Amino acid sequence: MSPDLTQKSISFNSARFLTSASRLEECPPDHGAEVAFAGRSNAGKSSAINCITTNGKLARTSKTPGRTRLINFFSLNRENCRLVDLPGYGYAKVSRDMKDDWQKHLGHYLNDRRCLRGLVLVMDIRHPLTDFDQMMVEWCEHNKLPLMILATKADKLKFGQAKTAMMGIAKKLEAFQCLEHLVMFSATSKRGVEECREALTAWLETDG
Ligand SMILES: Nc1nc2c(ncn2[C@@H]2O[C@H](COP(=O)(O)OP(=O)(O)OP(=O)(O)O)[C@@H](O)[C@H]2O)c(=O)[nH]1
Ligand SMILES: [Mg+2]
Repeated sequence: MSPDLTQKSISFNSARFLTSASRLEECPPDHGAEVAFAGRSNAGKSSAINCITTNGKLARTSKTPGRTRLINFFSLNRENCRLVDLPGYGYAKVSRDMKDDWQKHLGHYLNDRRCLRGLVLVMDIRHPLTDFDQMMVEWCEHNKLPLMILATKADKLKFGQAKTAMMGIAKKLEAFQCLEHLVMFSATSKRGVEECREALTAWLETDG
């Protein structure tokens, strides 16, 4: 019997840039399974994706907040499985109109995308749970979308401080059923990467 290629296990280093979209109509066909990375601007979303895929050049990272302005799609070695880098929110230095525009497109994507299997909310461990983060958590809860939080840049804190920060986040979110994984993460030290990959694999391999 020939192997069923659509069932081969997901390998994150197979990730390739697929396309960018500035609005919902430009997204790839809404089939298969997608996991999206959201979080405030400069939190470390693109760096997390690069770390997970062991491809430093995949998603563009920058010291300048607000770099990722489009929804970027990355394909994986399993048919119709994708990772999605969403534009960061909360960047103060762009015009009001542009901000509204982003949030509208982000909202459309989150509300309408049927193949979305889970959301990875990336937050700087030193500045967790901003108002917008909180809103995203509530949105996941309301829509019964599985949530993983990456508390990233953990390398910037001593381990004890990072642990305390994690406990603070867990306590604040204890009532939320959507929260399936809370991971101490660092793209620099690679902490939490394997745990994150395992969770992503489980989500992406779930039938819709
Ligand atoms: N020390 C440290 N720096 C990090 C880590 N992750 C990201 N950074 C740095 O944080 C800055 C922002 O990272 P990005 O990955 O571009 O952030 P982003 O969330 O994609 O930002 P936008 O695209 O603007 O929304 C860059 O200078 C990264 O090098 C980390 O785990 N540790
Ligand atoms: Mg980015």
